[in-house]
Amino acid sequence: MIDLRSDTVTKPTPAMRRAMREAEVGDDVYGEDPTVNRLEERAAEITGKEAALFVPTGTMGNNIGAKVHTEHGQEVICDCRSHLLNYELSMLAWFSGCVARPIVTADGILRWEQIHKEVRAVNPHSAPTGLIEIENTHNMAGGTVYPLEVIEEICDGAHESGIRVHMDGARVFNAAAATGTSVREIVARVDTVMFCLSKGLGAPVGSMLAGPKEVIARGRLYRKRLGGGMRQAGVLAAAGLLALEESPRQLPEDHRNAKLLAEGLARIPGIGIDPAKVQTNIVIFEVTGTGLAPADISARLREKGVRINGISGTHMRAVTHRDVDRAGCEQAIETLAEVVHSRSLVSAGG
Ligand code: TLP
Repeated sequence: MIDLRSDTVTKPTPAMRRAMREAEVGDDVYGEDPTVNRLEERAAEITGKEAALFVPTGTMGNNIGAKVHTEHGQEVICDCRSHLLNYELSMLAWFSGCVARPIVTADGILRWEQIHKEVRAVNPHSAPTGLIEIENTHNMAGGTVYPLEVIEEICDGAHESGIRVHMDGARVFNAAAATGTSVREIVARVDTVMFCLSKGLGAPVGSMLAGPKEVIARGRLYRKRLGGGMRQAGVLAAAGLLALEESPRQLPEDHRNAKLLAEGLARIPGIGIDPAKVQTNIVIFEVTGTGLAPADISARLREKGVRINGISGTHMRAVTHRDVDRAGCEQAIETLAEVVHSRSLVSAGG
C-alpha cells in the first residue's frame, strides 16, 4: 500500500524500535523517567526555550498551549483553516472556554496587518483577545511556511499589545527544512510552540510543548488533569529522541517527492494544482474537473493499492513522508491518472 493519507502513518524505524526496547525508564509522573527527562531537555535546547513537556498528541499540546495563556471568556485569533479550530473537537471552547476569532487567508499565513484589526480590548460588548495562534507549516493551506519576518512582526505586535503567541508547529521541522532556518530561529519570538514527533519525524507517539519554565510547569498539571501522565513513557521518548536527532535530515527528500507528486498531478486532465505553490510535504489538489468526487477517487485508488483522502467535496490531500519513496510517488501519480482516465472513458461512452 502506498499510503499518502498523512505523515502520521509513518512507522518507527528499526533503530527506534531498538531504542524503545532498551530505554531506561522510571515513573514520569514523579519526574523520574530519565529518557523522558532527556527528551524534554533536548526539545527545550532545540527550540531555545526554558523548558519542554512531552505530551501524547499534538492536540493535547495545542490545547494545553491555549489553556496556559488564556482565561475563560477570551478570544483566540487564528487562521480560519487552523487545526486548532477545525480538527480538535472544539477543545478551545470546551477546555479553555475561549472563542476562536478566525481570519480568512489565501495561504494560511496570518499577517499582523490583519490580526491587529481583530484585537479586542476589554469592553462592555466583546470578549478580549487572549492569544494569537499561528500554524507553521499550515496543514490545510497545503503545507505553507511562515516567512520569518512575518512571525517576528506578529510576535512584536502581539507583545506590544500584551498578547501572547502560540505556534502550532506540528510540522515546524518541515518549515525549517524548507527555509534553511533553524527551528530555534523560527520559534524564537513565540511564547510557546508545540511540535509533533509522530508526523514526518516518524516517532510512533508524541509531541512536545516548549516555552517558559513557569508556563510549562502549569502545563504539566494540565497534562495530568487531561489524563496524560504517562508513567514509564521512556519507551516512547526513546523513539522521540531519535526522531529529533535523526529524522529532520529526511525532510528535504519528502519535500522533493511532494513537488514531484504535484508536477505529476498537474499533468492529469481535470486535476487542479499549481506545483509552484507546494513548499513542503503537503499536496492539496482539486478534483472537480475529473467528474469524480474525492470519496470515489479514494475508493478506486485504494482498490489499486494507493491511499489518498479527500478533505472536502472538491479537494484531496496527499502527504509525503519517509515510508513512501520517489518510486511510490510516481506509482501514485500513475494510478491516479488511470482512475481519472477510466472515468473519462465511461463518460465518453468508451
Ligand atoms: N493532523 C492530522 C489530522 O488531524 C488532520 C493530519 O493528518 O495532518 N496540528 C496540526 C497542524 C496537525 O496537522 C495535527 C494533526 C495536529 C495539530 C494534531 O496532532 P495529533 O494528531 O498528534 O493530535
